[in-house]
Amino acid sequence: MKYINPVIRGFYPDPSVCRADDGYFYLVCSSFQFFPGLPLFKSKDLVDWEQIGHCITRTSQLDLNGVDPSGGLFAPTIRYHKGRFYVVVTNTSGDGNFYVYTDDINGEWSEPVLVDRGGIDPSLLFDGDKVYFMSNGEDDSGENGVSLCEIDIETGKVLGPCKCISKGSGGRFLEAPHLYHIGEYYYLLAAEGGTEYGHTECMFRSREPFGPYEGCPHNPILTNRHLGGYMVQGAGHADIVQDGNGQWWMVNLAFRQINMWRQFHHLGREVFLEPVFFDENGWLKVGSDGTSRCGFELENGGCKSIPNMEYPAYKWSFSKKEACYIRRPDYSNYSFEGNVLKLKGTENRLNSRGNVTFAGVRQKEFDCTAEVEVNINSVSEGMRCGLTVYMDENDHYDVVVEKNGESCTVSGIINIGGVALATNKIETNELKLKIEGQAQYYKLYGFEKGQWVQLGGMESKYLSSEVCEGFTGIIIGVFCEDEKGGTAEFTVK
Ligand code: 6LW
Repeated sequence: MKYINPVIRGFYPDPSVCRADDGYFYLVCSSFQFFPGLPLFKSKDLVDWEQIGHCITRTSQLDLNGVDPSGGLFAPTIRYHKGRFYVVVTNTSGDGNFYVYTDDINGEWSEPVLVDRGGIDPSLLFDGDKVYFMSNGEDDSGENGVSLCEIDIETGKVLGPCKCISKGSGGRFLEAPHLYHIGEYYYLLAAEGGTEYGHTECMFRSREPFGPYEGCPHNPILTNRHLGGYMVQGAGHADIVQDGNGQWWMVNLAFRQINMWRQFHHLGREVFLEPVFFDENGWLKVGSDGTSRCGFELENGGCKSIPNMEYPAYKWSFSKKEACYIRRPDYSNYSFEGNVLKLKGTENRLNSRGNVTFAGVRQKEFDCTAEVEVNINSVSEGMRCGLTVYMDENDHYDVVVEKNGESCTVSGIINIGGVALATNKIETNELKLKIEGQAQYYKLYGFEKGQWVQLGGMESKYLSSEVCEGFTGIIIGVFCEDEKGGTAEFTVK
């Protein structure tokens, strides 16, 4: 078996995975200020993933109105127990930790069940007739680390004391704890180092859930922090799962960096898959050398990594299943028929911390093209609509259409740090809009007299996580702003 990483591309951070009785694997990711929340994937082989929906689809489950960029939902955990799927997560902008559940993975998920415990990155362990809840936060005595307690899974009620079971191996930002009961041990996996270039994954074990835990002698079991210049960076935040053949696998986040020196990344953190093996002392060995790689080939009970690779170009297209909206969308403002998207504008602006009418899909490769055509008859006086590469409300590059008498003005607008810079503009009746991305640069295009006209562009680094400071990645989408409630009609090319 040979496969290429990332197995899920684009802004899909903090993966968590489980295997159900149907033999399929299910995976969730975090979603921050975007709605619906917690993208949900299905796979037969852990390599090819299909997004089948989201766990959070109703405002009654989660209201993201007014949340900060990179607020909202942080890292979730998915677990399967006796025919039921559970996803536990933190709403960092609201009620804190809660879980939702479903007996039908293709259907709706429950209303949230709150767990009265602090911390982030919660996880669950179903262990015999007990259910343990853990998060990275304070225990009953105020000690900070991975704290563990038992809960009643029917009600979310905390049963008994909450105790700090690990303070990690010394790295900063201990997070993403997951506990597994395998054989005679309770194994704890947790990330350290922060979700950046120093990110790591560490392992601990104990014979009792509440410890004491000993650290793995070869911690961190996963990191790329020593691989300066290698494309894959920031590996950590992992979860493990066993396949039907007894082989263990790890999913983790990592990102693809641009530049060897003064590096940056803007596609967000993505999902990587690593083969893992228990060594003779019962500790995990990740991949061939404890690093996250562009791919692996399994052979003779071990594996070897595939060197740096070139990724294909990506043609952006819209898919309702993958669609992202900002904060609290009003679905009555959207209608989709095939590749025609109709967006009803409101007073909300792309540059505000509101609920602008926006529908997007993540950018999945550095080299990409996104093209739409706007129906000129749908554009009304006072409306502002267009195509955007969007990091957050302060940072996005747009091709904007505005009505101007008998024709329209199409302009390039670069938004960096909340400042909007107009580049070039044209007056035209041919409303084709295009954005071309390369690793280092985005180019914005309008169309005039039968030809593409470049309206300017900007380096991609100003939309990077390093500059914008967020946990998210680029989403390409269309938007419409119109106080009078007009509807812009886009055809995705
Ligand atoms: C996630 C946590 C983290 O909850 O980033 O820096 C958070 N660490 O593990 C957002 O992905």
